[in-house]
Amino acid sequence: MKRLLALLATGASVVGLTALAGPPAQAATGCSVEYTVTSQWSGGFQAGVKVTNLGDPVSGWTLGFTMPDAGQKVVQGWNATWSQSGSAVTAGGVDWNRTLSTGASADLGFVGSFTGSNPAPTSFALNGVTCTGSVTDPPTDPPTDPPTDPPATGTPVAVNGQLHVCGVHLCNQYDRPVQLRGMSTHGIQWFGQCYGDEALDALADDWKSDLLRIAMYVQEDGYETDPEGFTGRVNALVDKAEARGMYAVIDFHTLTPGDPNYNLDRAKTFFASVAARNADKKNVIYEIANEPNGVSWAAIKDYAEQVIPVIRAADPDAVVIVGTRGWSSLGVSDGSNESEVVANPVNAANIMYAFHFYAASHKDAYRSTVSRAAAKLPLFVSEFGTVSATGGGAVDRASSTAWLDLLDRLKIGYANWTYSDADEGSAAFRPGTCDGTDYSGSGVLTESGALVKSRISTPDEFPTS
Ligand code: IDC
Repeated sequence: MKRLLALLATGASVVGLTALAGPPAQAATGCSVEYTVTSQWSGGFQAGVKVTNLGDPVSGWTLGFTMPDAGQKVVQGWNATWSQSGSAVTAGGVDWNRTLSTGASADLGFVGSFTGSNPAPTSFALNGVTCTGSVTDPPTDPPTDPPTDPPATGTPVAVNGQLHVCGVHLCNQYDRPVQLRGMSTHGIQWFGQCYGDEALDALADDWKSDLLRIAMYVQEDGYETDPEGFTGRVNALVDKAEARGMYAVIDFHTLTPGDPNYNLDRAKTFFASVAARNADKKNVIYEIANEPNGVSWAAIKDYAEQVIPVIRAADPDAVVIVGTRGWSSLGVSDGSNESEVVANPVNAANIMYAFHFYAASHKDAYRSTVSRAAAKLPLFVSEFGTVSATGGGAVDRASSTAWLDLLDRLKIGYANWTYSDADEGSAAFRPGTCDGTDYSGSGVLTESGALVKSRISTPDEFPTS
């Protein structure tokens, strides 16, 4: 039930052709715009704006449009520099979409607020030339437009391709939100034997995992002891994930000391190297600091704004996950909350914020933070455990289930700690499993492994149109 409305009845349905008929000395101009409200809630909404250049190639552009209602405001945008003056909104092209060849499009978007009604903007113009356009209806609740796509076939990476952040979600190559569900390694300095071919085959085929998070500790006998060796091990695991169609989250597993700036130089060296080496791959996501702790959000943000440009210089289009204060609790474990991030976000596009939880330790207060924050920040649960924050103790089935139901509802991706046979409650396999080659048989899973596998292995139903 997608209704398309012409935004502009006049203005020549094909503005580009009109302009093409102009004097030859003048550059041909024209554009079309699709404006889509992808979600809407009380007082807020998220919109996608796809602008297509119908004229001659441009090497810089500005898209202007008018908000029809005085209460409509752009709160935070992406894939462009956004500004608003009164009802006039301006979005300017950024490094990766500044050049638009004829027929090429840029996908932008923003989170907005409104007080009265929320009509679609009007008078879209690219470099001053009016665009034709269309607007799709805001979704209603319950959805009136259930997905009718046949189930996609192929591996997670084959179906979804290069990912990007769209509003508060992770989107696939069809610009549709996806939830990735998968597993984290334990420290690769200790549990390398758990990531051989048989183990990763089981993860992809049997667990149907969408991702492998590669936990590369920096201290505790990790990266700092052998930078080249660990960089090589991470790259080898990226390749193994790619060969099996899984995404690879490269986790710079800082933990103690908690200030990521302690490892700033190491992070720059490491990410410059892995980003250059893996730039052409579609399956790589970078996680720049596992769990900052005992450190302010300002210090974390400063670290992120130094490391992200190093990654972007080599691999401009990859998604980056930024750890948050209080062991990636969005500040909650330090007596704060998500508002410090909302008020002072990292100055970079295509990023998500990490949220970690351990189900037996982190319950309702943390869940309500995530429910609230998910409307404002792109979140990724790059690590969680079904047990206590020590990594051990009993599985808390009720809390784990409440968490995973919440993440499913919010379409927030996750990775479980750990795909290993460590002798602790969070490990998915029984001790000794990684000494053998059987990762699929009955009896290799722990209680945590069985619970998490039952959640991860259900069909993904990734949208493809
Ligand atoms: C734990 C491991 C444990 C190891 C310890 C110290 O499970 O075997 O001895 O680290 O390195 C985290 C961290 C993660 C922790 C995990 C459980 O990201 O490194 O792993 N945890 O304590 N944050 C919250 C919990």
